[in-house]
Amino acid sequence: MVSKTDSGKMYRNECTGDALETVKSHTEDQDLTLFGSCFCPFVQRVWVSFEYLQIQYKVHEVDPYKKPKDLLEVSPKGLVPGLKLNNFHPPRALNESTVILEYINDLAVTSNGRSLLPPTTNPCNITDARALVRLQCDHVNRSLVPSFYRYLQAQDQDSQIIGGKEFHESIECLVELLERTEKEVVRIGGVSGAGERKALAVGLGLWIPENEEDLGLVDVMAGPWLYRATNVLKQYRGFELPRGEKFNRWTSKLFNHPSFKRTCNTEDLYLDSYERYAFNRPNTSQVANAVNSGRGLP
Ligand SMILES: N[C@@H](CCC(=O)N[C@@H](CS)C(=O)NCC(=O)O)C(=O)O
Repeated sequence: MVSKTDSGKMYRNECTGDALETVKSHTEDQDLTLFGSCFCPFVQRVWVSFEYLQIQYKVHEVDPYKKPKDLLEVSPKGLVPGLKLNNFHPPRALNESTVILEYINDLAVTSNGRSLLPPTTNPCNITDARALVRLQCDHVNRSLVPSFYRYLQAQDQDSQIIGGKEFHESIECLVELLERTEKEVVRIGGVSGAGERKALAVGLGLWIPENEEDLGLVDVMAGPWLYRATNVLKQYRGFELPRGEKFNRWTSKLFNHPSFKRTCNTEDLYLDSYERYAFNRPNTSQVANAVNSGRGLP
């Protein structure tokens, strides 16, 4: 049943379920502190990556709408995620989910060899694999993420229909980019053996059938919104993700991946936290304000 009445629920401030267990096991001081909020998909991008890349971190849950001083010190607009680099004196900081992602990926490559990206060199001299992944991620940021919020914030029936169509088209366009990458990088002429295909698939993420457990950058970039589509958009807009066999296999591998699951809260937390977007309450967030005024997301 689609929820049609605003019950006035507020966003939550503390993780639940698997995510709560992960918070509890990351309370000790480390070189890196992740400033996060339980409901935030931009934070989840970074959090999943920390888990997957096996980098030590501490989690510090903050309320980004109250803008505590310690958050403003690491993130000038008071947005989560923020990352504090405690091993500098005085400590340094980074903000912006995509920037933090690149930073911790570089750190992993040099410290333990793990990565969310294809290597800079690979067995068949494919030089554009990394660029194709970045093209996918660019689409996620420029189209998938804004269309998720436009759809969720749309209030009248006509704009909800348009919003649903746009979000759906954006997913289809992402699928086209995933297919293109698979075709150009993995299914190339002369490559037939499973071992060779597997080597070429490194860093391309779970879309590629060979990659059962290897997350890629696009998985962590898009996953949090696709996941919220299955609970928040379903509850408030009656939305269903596309049903193709390959698409289902991808999202199921992604949502059940241990690194992803460890950052997921119970469903009630998402439904409560996003009710304010679904009814487009005034001053819900900087993201919501940007969507309402037609500006780019913060
Ligand atoms: N471009 C930022 C966006 C982060 C963002 O908007 N985070 C939200 C929570 S999901 C936030 O901190 N909102 C606080 C506010 O609106 O004041 C990123 O990618 O890190």
